[in-house]
Amino acid sequence: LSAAVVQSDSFAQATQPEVLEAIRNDPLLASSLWVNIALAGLSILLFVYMGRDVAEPRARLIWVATLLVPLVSISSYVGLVSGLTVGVLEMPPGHALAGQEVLSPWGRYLTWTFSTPMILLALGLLAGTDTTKLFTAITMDVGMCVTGLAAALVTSSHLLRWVFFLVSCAFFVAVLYVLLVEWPADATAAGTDEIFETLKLLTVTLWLGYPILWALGSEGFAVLSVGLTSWGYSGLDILAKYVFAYLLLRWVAQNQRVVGSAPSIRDDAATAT
Ligand code: RET
Repeated sequence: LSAAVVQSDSFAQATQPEVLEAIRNDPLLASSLWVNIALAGLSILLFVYMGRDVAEPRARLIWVATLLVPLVSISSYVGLVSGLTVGVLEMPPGHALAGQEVLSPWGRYLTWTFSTPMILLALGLLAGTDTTKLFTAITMDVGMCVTGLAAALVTSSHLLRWVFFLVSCAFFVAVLYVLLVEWPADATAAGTDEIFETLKLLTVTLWLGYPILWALGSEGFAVLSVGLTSWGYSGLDILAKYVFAYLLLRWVAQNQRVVGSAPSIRDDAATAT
């Protein structure tokens, strides 16, 4: 744990070079970031290649949304590894690391705001859902990410960190409801239920790991060190982003006709009755 604790005067703002130095001094933390930069880069190349013959309009939209996942990810991890989006926070009384200066890779929570909606857009389009459900899933997801960022950044009160955590969980419940209840039925109607089932299970299982890790990690009860917490997120990211996106894209490239013939979000007016 000590490697991730920056030694500096209380209330002194750590400079970016100091943060960079702290990341470099923690090989566990640094490796968790670099691995994802490499994998995101490879995924981008692979996904561009896999999409070369995708022509059907909705399949193309799914492809762009899927491609944006590693693109956002590589930007996010370069932000972290450079120290740009890593802060040094003094945890409030009550927190396990109270009074200590702790490295906070808050850029992760910020960039989930841009990557997770892409995952949901791709899944919703695959399920052939309507605009309202898509809007619901995506806005609730953005709410989850932004309040999760707030939970990580609050240093005035330990209690309020957990209040933000609970608000974020409430948004998450709405996302889970759409994924587990609404979209499976839509996917059955669209004839994409088999692949949707697989991707839904993968998504729900992995996404549940994030709040658990937050609670156990350095932001929460601090059972895990900053480096281990970061590896936890990096591991989840590898499965929830690159593996997930690969499975989705492979299926879409092979089944463009099924995707194209599903009841479309553009038919909302006709199906609303
Ligand atoms: C937080 C903490 C507050 C409570 C909840 C969380 C959920 C985060 C999730 C993140 C998923 C991220 C993915 C990223 C891939 O790019 C913010 C950890 C509910 C579900 C899939």
